[in-house]
Amino acid sequence: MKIAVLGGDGFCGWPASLYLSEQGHEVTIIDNLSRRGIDAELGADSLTPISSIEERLAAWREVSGRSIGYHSIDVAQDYDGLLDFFREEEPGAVIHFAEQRAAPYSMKNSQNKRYTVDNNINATHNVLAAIVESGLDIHVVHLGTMGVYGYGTAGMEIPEGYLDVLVEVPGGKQVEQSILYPSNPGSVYHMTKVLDQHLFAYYAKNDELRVTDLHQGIIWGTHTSQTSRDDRLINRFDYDGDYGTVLNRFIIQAGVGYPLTVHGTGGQTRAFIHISDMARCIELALENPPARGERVKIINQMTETHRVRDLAELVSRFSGARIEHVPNPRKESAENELYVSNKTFLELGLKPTTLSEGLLREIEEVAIKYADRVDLSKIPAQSLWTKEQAAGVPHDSRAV
Ligand code: USQ
Repeated sequence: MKIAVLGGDGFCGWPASLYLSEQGHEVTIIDNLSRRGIDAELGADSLTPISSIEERLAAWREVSGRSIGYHSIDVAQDYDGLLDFFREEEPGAVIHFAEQRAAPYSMKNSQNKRYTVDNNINATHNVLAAIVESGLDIHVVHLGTMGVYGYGTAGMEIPEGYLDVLVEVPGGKQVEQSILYPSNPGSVYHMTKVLDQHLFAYYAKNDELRVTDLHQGIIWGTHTSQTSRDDRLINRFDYDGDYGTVLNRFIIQAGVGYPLTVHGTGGQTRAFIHISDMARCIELALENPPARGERVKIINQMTETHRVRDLAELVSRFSGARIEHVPNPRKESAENELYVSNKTFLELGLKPTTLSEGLLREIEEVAIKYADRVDLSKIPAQSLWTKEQAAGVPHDSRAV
């Protein structure tokens, strides 16, 4: 199939592009390289030395004999460029990763909040409007987030997107309703993914676009079997306070002997998935699209849940690293339970990579190997969620 990967130079987009190319799909990456620009803006760099997009693509041709196309288009700003691309290439599917994906970056200041909303919402809406204008039947597969649900349980397992329920309305009558699971985002970034959901629902209803929204947990890991085939194909790895995600941060902190930065009590429970499983899930989503006129297909893309302090203890056991409970820079529940349904991908054949299998390898292959590239000054999380935190009022995460 012809597949356009929007945001195909990023942390998820790059390994997904290689994986799909290896499966025989005709892949074209659309990317304005904004993630590399944000590295420069933050003075932070990927732990792993990533090659330019041109070198990456040339290396992939050399190693695999397969070609991946590339167009520099800003999906959020260049609507005409995107529409022309759809008309000329007529892809059968678009995978939409082209959004600013870091919660701390989105909360840093009003400029970043506005950039995240403008960029993410415009990008999503441009994709949908351009598909309608092109007249093509392009399946949209979007990287959403578990964070749209919030991380509470309401005493039940979080379903895959919808609550299909009988609602008792005033007067006592019961009506069948399919309700998008109530959203409860914890950052401006997560809120943009909530807003995306409504754009998808509208276009699926009004224009019968086929949309799959993947509610993904926190990725851990770096390499996939494709990115590890040549140093020039290596994936990026973020460990800084804005873009580094929790387990990857703990892994690198262990590698350089930096105390593991547990926010508050570390009682936050989150959903996780390995980077290789992410690529396989995209393939499964492509193979199982919704029909035209069907509601948006929402699939929870996660394989395990863990509490942050348990992860710190696990990494500490493997590495001997010290754990430090630091004041939580975020406004989030200090302790939560999390039960999530992920039966769709398991039923479709996903075989999860478990943390217990892969963690030690990751510490050895990434954290220790690249330890000399770590800039320790970039490790502390400095983006604060509220003005009170910024004003220096001590913030007790247990009280949130
Ligand atoms: N945390 C720590 N110590 C750290 C970093 C984080 O205790 O050094 C805690 C945070 O306070 C939070 C949890 O770990 O409670 C997760 O933080 P994170 O930075 O790993 O993940 P998050 O900000 O939620 O965002 C990441 C990705 C985002 C994706 C999301 C999936 O950046 O793109 O959508 O994970 S989910 O979390 O399931 O919503």
